[in-house]
Amino acid sequence: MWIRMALMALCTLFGSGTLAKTVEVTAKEFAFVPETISVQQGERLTIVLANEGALSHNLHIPELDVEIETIQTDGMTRHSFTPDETGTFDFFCAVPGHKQAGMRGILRVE
Ligand SMILES: [Cu+2]
Repeated sequence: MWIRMALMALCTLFGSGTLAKTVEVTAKEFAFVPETISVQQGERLTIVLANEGALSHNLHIPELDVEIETIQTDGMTRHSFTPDETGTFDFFCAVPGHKQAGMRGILRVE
């Protein structure tokens, strides 16, 4: 848990004062929470991905060339990127079968 707190502190530290947003996304069988993420065009988005499931999970957004690494149970990782085009982009877990089982969501860039 201290890792989680340290990560959140880092996010606060580096995210303040700029156009930036941090969203914590939980992965489990078989869903992401939240399943919809909204961000402004040009806003730096940090996704903190936490695995609260029993299986390994990841998060990919192919249209934006985002591939967040696969993490194990109780693991956490973070990934920052800046969407430079508006639209709605599908994200999903790329572990075979997981997208089909419900691990999918939408990133809305406004
Ligand atoms: Cu998965």
